[in-house]
Amino acid sequence: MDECTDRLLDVQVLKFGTYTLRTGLVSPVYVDFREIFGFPDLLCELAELIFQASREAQYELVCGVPYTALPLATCLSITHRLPLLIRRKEAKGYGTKRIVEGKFVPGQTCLIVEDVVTFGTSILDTARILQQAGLKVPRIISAAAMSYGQRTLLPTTAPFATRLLSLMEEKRTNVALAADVLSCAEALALAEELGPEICMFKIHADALGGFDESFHLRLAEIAKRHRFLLFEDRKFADIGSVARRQYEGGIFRISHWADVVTVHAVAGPSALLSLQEACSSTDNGAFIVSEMSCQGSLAVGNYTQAAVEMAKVCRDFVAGFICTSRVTTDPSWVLVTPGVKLQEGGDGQGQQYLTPEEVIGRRGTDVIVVGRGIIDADDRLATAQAYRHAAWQAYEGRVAQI
Ligand code: 5IU
Repeated sequence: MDECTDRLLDVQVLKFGTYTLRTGLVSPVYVDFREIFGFPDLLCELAELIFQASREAQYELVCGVPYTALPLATCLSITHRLPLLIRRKEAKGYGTKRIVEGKFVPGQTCLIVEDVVTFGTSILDTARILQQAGLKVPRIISAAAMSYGQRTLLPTTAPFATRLLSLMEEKRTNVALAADVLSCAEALALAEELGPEICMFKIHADALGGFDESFHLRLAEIAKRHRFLLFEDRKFADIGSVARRQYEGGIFRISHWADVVTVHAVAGPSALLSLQEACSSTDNGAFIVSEMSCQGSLAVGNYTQAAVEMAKVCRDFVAGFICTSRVTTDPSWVLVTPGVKLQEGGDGQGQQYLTPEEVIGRRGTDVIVVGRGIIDADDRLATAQAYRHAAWQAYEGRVAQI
């Protein structure tokens, strides 16, 4: 693999520098996959690495996403005698009008090969189309994709998003714990026990009995020791001046200890701007609530899109979004999803659960927020580890394999 990377650098398929991508983002890495067509041996080598990386997924067909991934998929198809499918960009306007070309029967399993993935939009579209045609898609393999670590290098990534993404990459966890317990003492015990497994510890300070300054000092000490970030799910929704007082003052003095908070979009950008002014460190940030996990939520459609747009007025402070789907394809934002359990279902009070595999792997968000799935378990540590494993596997399945 390292040799292959060296050769990709030699022949300028892989380049380091400053590149402005089609999306307008500036990237320190650029993959010009078309360059590889002049080096058939390298193309075959890369196809073989993809084959090795995808071995444990059982598939009968291989599908290339046009155009540049097609030679890769073809190579795999010929070498390993796997029938090839092509997903057209547009259905033909004449003839059979098939969007998936090739020979297959519904129920067969297909591997999708893509050359470069920035955020996975077109590859996920391909997966959806193959699934609509009755095929199973266990795994997506790409020759290059953006990891959490790489996203920290984008100049548009906010300081808090950079902290969170690097921590997730280093600690290898994309699980945030929703510590919805009754008292501060219980919250501290949870932080001590599960801290090594998580990237963020989310609380509702106003729902914890016995809140005082000593609590947040002790929590901050545990957070530092076990390396996780403190998340107050306050959902600010008032006019700027009031939101600011709720952030800085009162009993909770949130701005003094929370690394990140949630803000509703309903009041417009003024709350965000006021919170940013009151922020105790430029490394702290906020997530905008752009969708909610509960049944009947009004944060859908145009509201969701407007919430995402709003973030742009406060790029240094907004780290990303609370959402249940990929509300933006811009990799500088971090997408955080609550309403996650190992089994899908509900809580009888409006909460709707999706699995880690569904949200991270298929929908393409970044962090799972898990509360009762872990807290109500008999063995909280083993359960937290199971969520961590499932969410990390789903992430690794989404980013570069080779
Ligand atoms: N939470 C949601 N859904 C949302 C938002 C926040 O569940 O849309 I915004 C919070 C509420 C709770 C946690 O603190 O995430 C989920 O807890 P459970 O995993 O116990 O359902």
